[in-house]
Amino acid sequence: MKKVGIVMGSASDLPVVRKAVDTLAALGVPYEVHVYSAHRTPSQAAEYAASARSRGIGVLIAAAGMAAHLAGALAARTTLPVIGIPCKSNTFDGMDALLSTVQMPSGIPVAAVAVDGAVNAALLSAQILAVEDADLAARLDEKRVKDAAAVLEKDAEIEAELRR
Ligand code: RP5
Repeated sequence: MKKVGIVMGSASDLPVVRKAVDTLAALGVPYEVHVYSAHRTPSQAAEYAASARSRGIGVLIAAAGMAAHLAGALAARTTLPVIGIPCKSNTFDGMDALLSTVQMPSGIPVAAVAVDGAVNAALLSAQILAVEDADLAARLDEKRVKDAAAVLEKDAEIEAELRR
């Protein structure tokens, strides 16, 4: 199976990224994780994206906060799908990173998830790989069924507790 390449702009993004890692691990999707900044280590970030396809990576996830150029900078160097996670920082509540990630000019697409939306970034990357992987698609279907059952269990609990 192809791998997911996860890049974060700073080690301080790891608490968000860990949710993506856990989600991929639970689905049995292989991944690798790196810290490369679009600003502080631009050459390493560019080289990683440029060589990703030849190293068996099928999708890239880029997590960054503030002036979050990482997803766009990776996307500029590859035609692999790139999913950006805008990370919340102390200023602007993540709106800065959201706009920096999502407002890509035509020609270099980035798929942006919600602010700190690492679980959905992982699920979307798995769904992309599942286009060519029926076993992974089945695992994603199973997860949907399990997640729905958990919601209905909560429904029953809350309905019973608050019934008059
Ligand atoms: C971004 O700046 C990183 O992705 C991080 O979210 C933010 C702050 O980085 P640190 O100052 O914590 O390294 O590049």
